[in-house]
Amino acid sequence: MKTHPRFERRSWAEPWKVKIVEPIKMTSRADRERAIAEAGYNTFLLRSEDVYIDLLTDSGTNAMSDRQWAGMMLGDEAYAGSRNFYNLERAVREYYGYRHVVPTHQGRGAEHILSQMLIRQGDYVPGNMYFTTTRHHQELAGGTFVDIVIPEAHEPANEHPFKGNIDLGALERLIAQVGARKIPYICLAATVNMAGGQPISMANTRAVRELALHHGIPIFLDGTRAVENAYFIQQREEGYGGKSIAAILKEFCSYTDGCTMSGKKDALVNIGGWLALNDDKLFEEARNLVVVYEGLHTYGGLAGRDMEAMAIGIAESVQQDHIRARIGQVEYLGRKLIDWGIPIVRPIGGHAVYLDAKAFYPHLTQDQFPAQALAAELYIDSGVRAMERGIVSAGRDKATGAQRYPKLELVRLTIPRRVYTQAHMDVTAESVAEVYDGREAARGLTMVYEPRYLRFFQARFERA
Ligand code: PLI
Repeated sequence: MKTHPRFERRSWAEPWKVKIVEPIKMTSRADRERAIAEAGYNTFLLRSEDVYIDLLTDSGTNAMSDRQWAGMMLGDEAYAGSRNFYNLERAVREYYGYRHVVPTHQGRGAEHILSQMLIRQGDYVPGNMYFTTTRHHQELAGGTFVDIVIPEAHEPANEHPFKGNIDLGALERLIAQVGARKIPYICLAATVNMAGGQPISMANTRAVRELALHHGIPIFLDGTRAVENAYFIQQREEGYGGKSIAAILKEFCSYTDGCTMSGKKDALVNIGGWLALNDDKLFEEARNLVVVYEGLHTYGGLAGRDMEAMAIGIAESVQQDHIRARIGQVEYLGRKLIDWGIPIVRPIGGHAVYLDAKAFYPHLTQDQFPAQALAAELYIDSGVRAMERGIVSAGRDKATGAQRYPKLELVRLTIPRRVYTQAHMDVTAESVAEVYDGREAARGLTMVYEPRYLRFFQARFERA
């Protein structure tokens, strides 16, 4: 087939059309100034009706397909043994390859159960960069998280194709230092959210597996965005270009002993998660624990209809045209910002574009919360809601209570799946550019209320 000489390549489009719409409202700048001040300059505390384009998170903000909605009508709301549970179990087994599945209300429910089962006081849990809720559950169970991601992950401009990789030397040093018995498991995230949605390669995962097996340490995957990770492996890693996303995902999971999962991301639902395990005894224990915190082991805090939607969403998530369009949209936004010289985390990640707040506001110190301030400025400019992923999210050291100072001080523009159009991405990019142009006048913030746990969700600030 001949293409027109004007086109270097053929464009692609989303593999769906819109069947139902939800109106969104543009507010005035004065409205937004008032709203963000009332919200204590924390985008988590805004009312969503005051938001124009909501890029706070990709968690539970997905648009479900007509098939998923049809599945909701097939909800079997029996207390025990719901048909939908068995459909979910079948989907997890088929696409992720694990033997046992315990549903949970969302990802942190699974993290809680896994941490309580495996971590003892004084243990160390190595992982490829922390995630907020994951680390918190590890600490609550008495563990200490140890970051063993490669150093490139902490450098926003570094173009390493697999910035989520584990530093094998750092892992070996930790094992030598504390002993394998003090390491209940390795926590392996795919992709790495706090590094910018960066993937881990198959080769690295395989190498981590070999090392872990040698020391008898299990690996648990944070599978929240493992499908997106599989896409990057397909696109970037030698030998995987011709393989399907489903085949790559299955191989990837085969190097791990189980996973915690927030179905609210890859699996295209608004609520739901699971804990998957291969070990029979551990599964027995998880089945027992889930009844204490979430619900019976065949619903884990979910309605039957939620499990059905998730089972269908899993199958949809590994479709090539879906994942290409999903990550393609993130790429579209990121490319635009790069072309305009705006500092973002490179390479562009899977679920979000991350603005480098340190590079935006070099005149602000980290104690002036540059990323928190930048997210507020963006909201004031256009009603686009983003999220801080810097010093506020990092919180305090568990032992000393001292403020942590992460190298990355970022604002995340997170793209919900199948929700916004290219035009929404254009408006977002233009607003970021506007805020970038006014960067020299930006002022920092002071924290006036600091919650005890996961402070970024509810902290309040004032303009300095
Ligand atoms: O929000 P949950 O409890 O369903 O999932 C927790 C969770 C675990 N791991 C990872 C990598 C996440 O990104 C995650 C939740 N992320 C949120 C809410 C986000 O906005 O990124």
